[in-house]
Amino acid sequence: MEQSIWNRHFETMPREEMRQVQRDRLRDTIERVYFNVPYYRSKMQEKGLGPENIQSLDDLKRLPFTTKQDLRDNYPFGLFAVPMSEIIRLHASSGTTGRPTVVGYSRGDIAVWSEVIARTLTGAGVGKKDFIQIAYGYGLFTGGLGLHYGGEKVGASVIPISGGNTRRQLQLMKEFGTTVLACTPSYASYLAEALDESGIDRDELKLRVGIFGAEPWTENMRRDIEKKLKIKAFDIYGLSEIIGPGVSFECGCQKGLHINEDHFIPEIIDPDTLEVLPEGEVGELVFTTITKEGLPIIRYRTRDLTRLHYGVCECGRTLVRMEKCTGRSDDMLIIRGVNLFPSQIESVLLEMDETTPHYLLVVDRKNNLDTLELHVEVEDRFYNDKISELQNLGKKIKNQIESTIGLSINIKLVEPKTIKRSEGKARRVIDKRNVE
Ligand code: DLL
Repeated sequence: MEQSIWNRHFETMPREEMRQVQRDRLRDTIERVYFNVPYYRSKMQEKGLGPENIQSLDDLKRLPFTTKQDLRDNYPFGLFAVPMSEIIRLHASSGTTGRPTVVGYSRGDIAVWSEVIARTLTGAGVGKKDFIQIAYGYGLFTGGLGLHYGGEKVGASVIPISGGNTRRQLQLMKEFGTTVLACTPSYASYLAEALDESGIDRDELKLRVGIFGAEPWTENMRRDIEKKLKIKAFDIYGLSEIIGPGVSFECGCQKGLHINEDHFIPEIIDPDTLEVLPEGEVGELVFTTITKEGLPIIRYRTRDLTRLHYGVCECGRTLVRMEKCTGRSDDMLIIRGVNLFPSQIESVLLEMDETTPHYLLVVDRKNNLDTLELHVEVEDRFYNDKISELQNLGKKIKNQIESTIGLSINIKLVEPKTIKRSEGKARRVIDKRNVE
């Protein structure tokens, strides 16, 4: 399949050559963090390691891991590897508890970031002729500005609208002739619904591509958005600690997300034993940045679960692919001892005609027993006043979900449009067990 590739040299580099690039850049990074970041130096010393011990890619596994807690402990700038005079941008992730994590970029880091987003957009077939409406939040969140610079780099016309203001999004989409929408999948789903009610006909829009990420979404969700918006939807992945969006991206083949591994080396570990797992096994994704200057990060534990495939893709890219992430280890709920990912619920709801993907999962504990309640919106045309019909529908949903997740669940059907829509990352679980 002939596809455009932004940086043919690195994106199609033979494996052996890529390993050499990675090895050289890794050595250089280790040297920099050892001499410039006291935290890394003491962590390495604790393990009896100096830069001279990290010579090959195999030595990577000797290095200590870094976690979000380490970033918090060194708040705000303790892990930066260059003087603040070299930092030209700061971002932060809010997190739900505790201090935010702060990330800093040098001028070189911003250039790398634009490069990896340029690859991401080119992978989705986006270029100079496109109008890209960036509806990720601008601000401390990396989504908006991250996409922005890459959009300009490929020469597209960038519309920096940020998240929210849904009516205006649709109006500009029509008036400016937006061809590419970049936002979270949950916001795309909300925009699709709002379009339906706006009086704007889909055919008045020129939209053709979606660049969606920042949260887990299922294949069923992809199909649903593609059908409603009549676009091709691409998954993009990233996290602020590594760079923001641009860590990995789908090409036209959509058989996994290519990791920009000349900048970020991935590993998959067993989250319990912390051992590196062989290719193809599912585990926790870990990244080491090898070109970052402001905040280089060694073996960062993402908590995201996936697996890697090193085979060459039909698009010609040799960049390793990670499977779509449908859950994080800390999103996983343990209900009466059974593991549950919210994405399993999303998938079932999208397979049923009567329900919408808008739901809220409420977990509680009563008499020492975990309880699970699902608030789910019924499609308009199925919502009526006949209690018996709604009861039957409730039972049907209950059966479908219980047979998928293997847990009993209470279903609460709610009126269409009553569950709060998300303009950024959706919040779909309320776990009352954690509240004292
Ligand atoms: O969400 C960066 C980003 C912005 C990615 C825009 C893509 C598009 P954080 O706020 O630091 O950064 O959140 C990172 O979000 O560890 C994953 O758990 C989750 N995540 C990001 N992309 C995906 C995706 C941005 N495509 C955390 N699929 C990560 C599943 C994703 N989860």
